[in-house]
Amino acid sequence: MEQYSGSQIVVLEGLEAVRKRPGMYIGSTGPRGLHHLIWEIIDNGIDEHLAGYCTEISVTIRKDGGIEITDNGRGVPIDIHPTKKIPTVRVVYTVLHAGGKFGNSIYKVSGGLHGVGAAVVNALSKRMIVEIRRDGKVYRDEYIDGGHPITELDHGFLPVVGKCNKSDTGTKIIFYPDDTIFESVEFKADIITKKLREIAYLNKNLILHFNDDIHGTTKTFVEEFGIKSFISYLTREMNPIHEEVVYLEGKSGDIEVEIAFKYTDNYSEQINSYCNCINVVDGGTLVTGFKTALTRVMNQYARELGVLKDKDENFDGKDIRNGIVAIVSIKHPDPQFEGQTKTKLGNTDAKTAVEEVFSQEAQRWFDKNVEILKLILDNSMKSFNARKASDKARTAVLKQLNDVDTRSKLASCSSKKPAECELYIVEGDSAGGTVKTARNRRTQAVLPLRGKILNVEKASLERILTNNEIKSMIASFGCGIGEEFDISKLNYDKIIILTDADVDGAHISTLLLTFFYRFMPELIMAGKVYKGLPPLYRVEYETTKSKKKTNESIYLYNDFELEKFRKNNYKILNLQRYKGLGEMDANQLWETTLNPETRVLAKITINDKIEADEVTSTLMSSNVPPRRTFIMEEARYAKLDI
Ligand code: 0RA
Repeated sequence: MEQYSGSQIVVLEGLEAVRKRPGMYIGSTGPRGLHHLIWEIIDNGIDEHLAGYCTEISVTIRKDGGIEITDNGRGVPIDIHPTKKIPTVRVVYTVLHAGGKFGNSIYKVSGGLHGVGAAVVNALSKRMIVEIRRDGKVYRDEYIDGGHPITELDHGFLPVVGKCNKSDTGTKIIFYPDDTIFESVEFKADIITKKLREIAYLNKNLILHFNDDIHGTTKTFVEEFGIKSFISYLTREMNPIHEEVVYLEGKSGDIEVEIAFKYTDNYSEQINSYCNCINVVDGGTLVTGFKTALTRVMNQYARELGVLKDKDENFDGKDIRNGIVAIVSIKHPDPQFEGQTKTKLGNTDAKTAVEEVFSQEAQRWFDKNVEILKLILDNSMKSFNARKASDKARTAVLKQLNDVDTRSKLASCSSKKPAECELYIVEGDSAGGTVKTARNRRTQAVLPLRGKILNVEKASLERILTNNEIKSMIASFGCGIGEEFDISKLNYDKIIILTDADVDGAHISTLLLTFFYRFMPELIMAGKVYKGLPPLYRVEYETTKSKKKTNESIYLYNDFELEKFRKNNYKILNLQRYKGLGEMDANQLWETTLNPETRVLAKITINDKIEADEVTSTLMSSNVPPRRTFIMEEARYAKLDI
């Protein structure tokens, strides 16, 4: 215990607070929180890269269950800290909020979900080792049980444990998360891979290695063209209207701005924004700046090139963004993240910086690429015309919404209290008929859908709004569509999609989810959308109860459950495999998909906006192969969020 100075004891109390309330520091003690530990350590390496000293970072899942992260930066300073009087490295890894922000890096990664500091990782680890290479020497410090140093200092300094080349500098961290704190301490290669790919796109030329020693795999990520390649990746399955990605970069004061975008034939826009490598999910000032500048510059060009005549009104920003897939990435010395989830950027100078860089660099870029400019303006003109047409259509549609005709297919429930009402959207008239018979008429309404619904990703708004299936849904929900959408008017507490457990059924629910995601995302955000999970099998079997043989039945939801059931060695009297909802009688439907006590529902949520956008637009586009991928994977998304 001698090695603890007075201040060290205070420090350990800080780490103890982290162990008592881990959720407050890393969000959760589930897989998300566990992987957060890795991001936290990597962030320090990225800071060192942004400061211009680190070119490579490696992440290894070790065979012993630990995580090893190395960088080839300058190495964490090992000198004696001026106020704490212990080696600086020990301050970095044991004092809360000291990590990352103690150095010369001007773009500290802070304030968002990351940035709680490397000491938090130590606090939540049963063991952590730090190895530093500087000045031809290797230093090592080790901590156990949530940050207690066990390395004896040598006259106050960290002991030297080896020699290295003078030019060989860097930091290696190995940590073992505390299994008494985390639900599981198993790291997932796919989560790490996805993150490293994103980091590579956001940090041009930074080399990232990933080694999974448990499975014996290695991968390297490095992107010479940064977010330009990110756009190519995001649009890889879409139909672009031009080949080359528009890429603009520049600096305004201390703020670095990078913008990349490409237009596709999708009827939607996707803008992803990053500040200091943190995905700013709700956008904010940097996105506003981008939109404002894009609208201004494009309208200007449209006039210059005569696409818009003097008498014409300007394109709306929406017309200009239709089909765009964009990334706006900035590096800001002092980011302010706002909102309840801290996922919106608040700095007003970020808006100005993005506008400034965009205006200047876009002119330069488009002057050299007039053909692409013309294609984009042509696309805006088409969107403009489509919008005009659909405005008319929308007015007409909204007028008709209460018409008997549009609502005739809806079998409403008698209760008018939305909080207790549910709407089942059912594939096919025949299953719809059975659901109508089986349901609780007081609280459960049924809307049968005939055949496949329109693929909204591919259709113009005008066609969408005149599609009968879609009109019936808008009318039944009662809350309008698009900008006029008002969730407080929703007639139901739950919207439940019920389709057959086959490929067609999966496709239909995908189309429905796409429609909701694009036109009523609030519905999904508010957790109102569910997918009914009908069983795949019904088994009648013989069992012995109080020495008497009795016949019982059970529903099984997938092949895995059937396998498991077979292991019981019951005598199976009858095994029915349902090909669709149509094969169930009213009683069976009630038990499996309608009765709130016994049914299985999966709530649809959106976790990761990029992934959701990608899933909807890449997989709904007219390219056939990816669409099939989605159909097969859709069940996974229904359960695990989209
Ligand atoms: C501040 C100053 C110096 C290095 C670092 C921070 C640093 C921190 C971490 C954390 C993980 N890897 C890191 N690499 C470097 C060095 C100052 C100097 O050499 O003068």
